[in-house]
Amino acid sequence: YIIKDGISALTYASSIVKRIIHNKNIKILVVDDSKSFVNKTIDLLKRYKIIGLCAYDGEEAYSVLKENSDVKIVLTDYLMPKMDGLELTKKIRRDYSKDELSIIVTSNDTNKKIPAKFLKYGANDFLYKGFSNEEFFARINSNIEVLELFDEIKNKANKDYLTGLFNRRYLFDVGNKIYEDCKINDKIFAIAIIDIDNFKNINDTYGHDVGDMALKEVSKILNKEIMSNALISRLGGEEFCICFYNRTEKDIDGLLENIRKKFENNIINYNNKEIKYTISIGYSFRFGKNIDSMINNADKYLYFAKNEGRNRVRK
Ligand code: GH3
Ligand code: MG
Ligand code: MG
Ligand code: MG
Repeated sequence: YIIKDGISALTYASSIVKRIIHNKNIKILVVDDSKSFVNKTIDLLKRYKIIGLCAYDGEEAYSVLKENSDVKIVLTDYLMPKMDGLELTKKIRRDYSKDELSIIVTSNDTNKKIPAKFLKYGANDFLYKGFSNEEFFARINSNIEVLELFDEIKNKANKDYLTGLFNRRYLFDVGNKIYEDCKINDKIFAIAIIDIDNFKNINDTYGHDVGDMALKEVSKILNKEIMSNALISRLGGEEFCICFYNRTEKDIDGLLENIRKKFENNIINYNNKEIKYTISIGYSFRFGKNIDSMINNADKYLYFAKNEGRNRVRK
């Protein structure tokens, strides 16, 4: 498949998405004051292995939604007691954007102004009651496709293509938020910079592909060793950054030393050759002006680690 422009790239992405929809546990919240409509719809969804949750007015729907963060679509009636579909749509859109949650409206009301009103308030789709099963699933599917497409695009924007780790952009965006939160709430926050030792030699000796393999190996080891409370990213080249939050200093000291050892003892087999490499780590706990200054600080310790002979951890 040749991707020539943005449009065909999106079409291509959507064709991939289509294939995965039916393997996922999609949750849809069905909101209607008619119990029989809710039951009928939930039975219909079951045929496609979609899990249907129910609510009988807008207020109930809103609280069900708050308790179920994995709901992807809200299918709501217009006229209901307590809170109608329009109010519900407005309320939902204050908390959830269209890339997180889709709203489909179903109504008997033939007033021509209603659908436009809903769409303006942030609904994604409008279905007149009495719809066919085929139309129902076509609409559900197209809404799921859009959500999956958003996920795909967000993933591409935030992740490094080679290693699958978060990229620099994501680090500065989300890492800064974690940093601020830790600083305000007096929680421990640390930045560690990991740099492969003599990486240029790997490229020069074995070729760029093996270099790439070594970079992917870093992602594998880091993901395996660091289970929680950390944001792991690739800063660029053969440099990686880890933000640790809400962990003890001792725990981080031990973990980083352990990671260094893992690389020291790791062997990559390639074309009957054994490739080994080590890493150096510089890290810091001291809060700076912002995350950038903390990275600079960790970088300073990385420089010490390199100067002292590489394959070591410095803070
Ligand atoms: P040091 O121990 O001082 O860190 O030495 P080094 O050789 O690791 O560092 P240097 O900065 O001299 O070389 C980094 C090399 O990383 C140079 C560059 O070609 C290579 N590189 C950067 N990005 C990639 C990549 O995506 N794939 C591969 N294979 N190599 C890359
Ligand atoms: Mg109703
Ligand atoms: Mg480097
Ligand atoms: Mg290096």
